[in-house]
Amino acid sequence: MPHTSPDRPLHGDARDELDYTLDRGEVLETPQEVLRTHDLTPQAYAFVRNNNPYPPGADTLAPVPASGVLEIGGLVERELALNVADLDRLPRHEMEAVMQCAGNGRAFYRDAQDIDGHPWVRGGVMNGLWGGVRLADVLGDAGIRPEARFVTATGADGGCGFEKSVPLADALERGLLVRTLGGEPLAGAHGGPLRLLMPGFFGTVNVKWLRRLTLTDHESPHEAQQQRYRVVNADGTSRPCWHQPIKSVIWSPLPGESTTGTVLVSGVAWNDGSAPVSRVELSVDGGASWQDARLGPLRGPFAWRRWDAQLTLASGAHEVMARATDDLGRTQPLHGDEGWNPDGYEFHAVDRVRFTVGD
Ligand SMILES: Nc1nc2c(c(=O)[nH]1)N[C@H]1C(S)=C(S)[C@@H](COP(=O)(O)O)O[C@H]1N2
Ligand SMILES: [Mo]
Repeated sequence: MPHTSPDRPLHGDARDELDYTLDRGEVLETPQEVLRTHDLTPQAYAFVRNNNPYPPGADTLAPVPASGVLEIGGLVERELALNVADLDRLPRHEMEAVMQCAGNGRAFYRDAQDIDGHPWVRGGVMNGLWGGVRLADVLGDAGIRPEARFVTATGADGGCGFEKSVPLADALERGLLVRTLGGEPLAGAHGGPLRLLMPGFFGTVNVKWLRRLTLTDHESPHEAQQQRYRVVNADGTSRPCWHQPIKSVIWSPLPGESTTGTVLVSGVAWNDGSAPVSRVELSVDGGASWQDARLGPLRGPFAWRRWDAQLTLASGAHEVMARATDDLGRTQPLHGDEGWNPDGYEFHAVDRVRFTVGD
């Protein structure tokens, strides 16, 4: 496997491991061969999703200095301007959490070719050890006015900028102002020196290059909140891509792989963190029968959980399916098209991989 040096810029040949395409900004998808080798995804292997050009100096996998100011305003008792460096003096918290792009798995929708958006397969996800300061600690200092219902996070992106809103109650309960990933200072490409993390929510709300938090009684009017990263409801209204539905991903065998004899099928599963993932079942007969996979340890409410199973299969072509269920009984639909939406967000159907067992 080629090696990534964390001190080289992203553009050029520094990220040979990542599948590299460009659309509106930059999309770097982590191949599953790389992703599956780490319980905690190293920064150098984490996927990248940018909607806009990088802010100056952020186009790097190297840590960036703790510079700049975080403004806090809107429905607060006192507006604050905090030096990013000063945040490091507040109590520090670390948590393990999956970050997944809302478009991850888009390519598996039956009508994927009609969707305007990057055709993510399985590599728009990572499991990070995130360190930083609780949003509640910082907002507490500003004083929250009773009318406030949302926190809007603004990034320092170029182009048309980036802004996302999340419910205030969830932000106070779990929001983290991230300074480190995997114990290292946050790299420029991943939002350094400061980004928001909302564990259990889709990646899109984890605003990078955070420069302002605004408390409001409404969601941001920015197009990244109002036009994009939304799913249409049955009544024609729409909702933002917030909580991640339960999902399992098969990491082995690889699609198209030829194996022999006993096949080790393995992968990970996660959800929005409100109940543990408590079961993963596999089927090799198109869903007619299912058998339990063995579950790895629970690593935390927002982390992914490993699973595996040894299957003895006759020689020939096979398709294995994986379905996760949590303690609330929430499970995955058999077909992605049950969750179809025109932008192809939130794909979380049963995963399927075709492979061959040789003689
Ligand atoms: N400022 C800013 N934050 C952002 C984005 C962006 O374009 N600009 N993209 C969002 C999306 S869609 C995702 S999936 C995650 C990706 O984070 P990563 O690039 O560190 O993997 O960042 C989110 N935060
Ligand atoms: Mo995303």
